[in-house]
Amino acid sequence: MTANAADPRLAEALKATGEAVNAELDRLLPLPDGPEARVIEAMRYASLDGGKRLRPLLVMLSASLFNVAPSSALRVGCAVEMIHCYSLVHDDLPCMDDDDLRRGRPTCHRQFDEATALLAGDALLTRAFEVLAAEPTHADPAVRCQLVWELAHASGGAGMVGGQMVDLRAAELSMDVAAITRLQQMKTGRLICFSCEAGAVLAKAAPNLRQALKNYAHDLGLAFQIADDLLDVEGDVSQVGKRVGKDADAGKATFVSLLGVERARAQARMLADQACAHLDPFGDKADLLRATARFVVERQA
Ligand code: GRG
Repeated sequence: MTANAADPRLAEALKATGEAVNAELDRLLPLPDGPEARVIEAMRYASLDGGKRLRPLLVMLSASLFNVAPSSALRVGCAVEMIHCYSLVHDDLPCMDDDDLRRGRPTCHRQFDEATALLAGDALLTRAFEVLAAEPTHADPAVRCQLVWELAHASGGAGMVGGQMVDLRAAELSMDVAAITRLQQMKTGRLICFSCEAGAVLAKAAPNLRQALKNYAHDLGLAFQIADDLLDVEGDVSQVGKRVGKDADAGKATFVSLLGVERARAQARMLADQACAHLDPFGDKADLLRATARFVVERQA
């Protein structure tokens, strides 16, 4: 899998975030002695050493706009990454997408077994909230409570899980661009939005600045999904690290099937430009978030 950014400062930030997230997840998921160790091994397998770490990067970058302590931002970044990893583990299960390859390696249920993968996903989900609620995340319990509420809302029935339900029912519903936009905002957009707003929540930032990040996240999330649809059509399995051509095989309507490759690509680039424009209130301080928007649409993995 490759997650190389053309911008050298962003490439450095992606590398640094990846290393910091690995080290922190290693600390947050210690192996116990008892027979329950197997589920922790599966949680570590599903979350360590893989992926672009886009969501933690967004948390770190939004937090840096407000000079939030990097140690706080890293815990929030790891919490959202744990939710993301749980969703990938469950999405790969035979009852959902039934996939064998994820992040260039056997999926969690292939490496362990179905029951262990299910439990590992469950435990990553609950560990994420345990981390957010603990004191090292922020000195103010009201901020920790708000982070817990926001992440629960983003990942539950009104967010990621709800989006996954709509996705599973997509074949029986007639999906136009508006319906797919709503589905994707729920399934992937809400976690991306949480990640972008997290810095403002940690900093108790002014509402207009939080809104600017929310607007950025809205366009970034859609651009991300269109790029994901394009990779499913044009990507190479050795680079993408997961099966490609899945949407066409499943007969699923996507942005690419509805708009065509060229219009979809133009739309993704337009959304990335629009996302960058929302960052005007932050001036140069938001340059890495702007570079992230460009990276999201040009990525090969
Ligand atoms: C099963 C509760 C439940 C939810 C599943 C997010 C999701 C919902 C499923 C993931 C399946 C999928 C391929 C969605 C498309 C967008 C997406 C989330 C792609 C993977 O995210 P990346 O590209 O992955 O950030 P890495 O591996 O880099 O972290």
